[in-house]
Amino acid sequence: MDVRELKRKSIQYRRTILRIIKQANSGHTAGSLSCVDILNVLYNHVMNIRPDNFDDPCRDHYIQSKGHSVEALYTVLADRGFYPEAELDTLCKFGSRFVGHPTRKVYGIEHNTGALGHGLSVSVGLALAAKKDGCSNRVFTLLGDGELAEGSSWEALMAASHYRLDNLTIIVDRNTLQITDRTENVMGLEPLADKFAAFGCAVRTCDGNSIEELTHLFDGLPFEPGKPSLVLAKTIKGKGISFMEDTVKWHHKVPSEDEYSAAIHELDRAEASL
Ligand SMILES: Cc1ncc(C[n+]2csc(CCOP(=O)(O)OP(=O)(O)O)c2C)c(N)n1
Ligand SMILES: [Mg+2]
Repeated sequence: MDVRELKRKSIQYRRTILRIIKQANSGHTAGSLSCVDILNVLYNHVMNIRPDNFDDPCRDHYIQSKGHSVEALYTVLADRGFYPEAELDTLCKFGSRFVGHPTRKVYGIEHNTGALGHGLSVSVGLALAAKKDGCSNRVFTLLGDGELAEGSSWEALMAASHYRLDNLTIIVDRNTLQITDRTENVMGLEPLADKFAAFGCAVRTCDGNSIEELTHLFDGLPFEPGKPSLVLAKTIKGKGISFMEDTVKWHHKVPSEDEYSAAIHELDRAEASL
């Protein structure tokens, strides 16, 4: 899929994310908009995860450790054919399996997440198992930057480099915000790239909302033999909708009717200028 087509998909994904959050009257709006370009490139350009190979243990694996941004994941999996797009409109309705965090009740979802700080440990286990089984598949995991306040992530990182897991790619959605404030005010992370390097990762930084930069970077995996690859993806929380961008209140806010129409207009304009 070429870059222009991927860009078009990101716009369509943003429309879907906003639509399902609006009709559910619930959702993690800004965090989903922050990471959706990463998911787009992973599922449509990098990973070999499809409905017809999902039961094959030797396919690639994806664990979304920042589980609260599930609306982005549901949207991309629907587009990849894991279930009909119409089912997304049951999000958070009574009896729906599309609940507010990922669960394995939804085909295409690898692991239940949402309690932050667990996804990297599970990913390390999957990557280690793949090595031991002699499988050539890869494991990808997406972490939030606020999530890094959970010490378990750092313990998992130590294990990833100890076991030389170069089949593991860790992507950090570095939007500099977490639930209530800037990460640097809640629990300072900087100098983050240096910390990841000190923990034995091969670190690369990119614009995590740029389809060009993401495709280019992922094409170079693994970054260094014998080391886990770490993508420090500099993103904007709420990316694509001007009044949601880089604003803490949109972490878990649902747009009003007027805000929703304004957001869809912005996306229509962005698509027209592609
Ligand atoms: C163990 C745990 N503690 C607290 C929460 C509540 N919580 C949900 S989202 C969030 C902020 C996460 O921030 P970040 O990882 O930066 O995500 P993003 O900015 O991408 O939305 C918090 C604290 C949680 N889900 N799990
Ligand atoms: Mg964040």
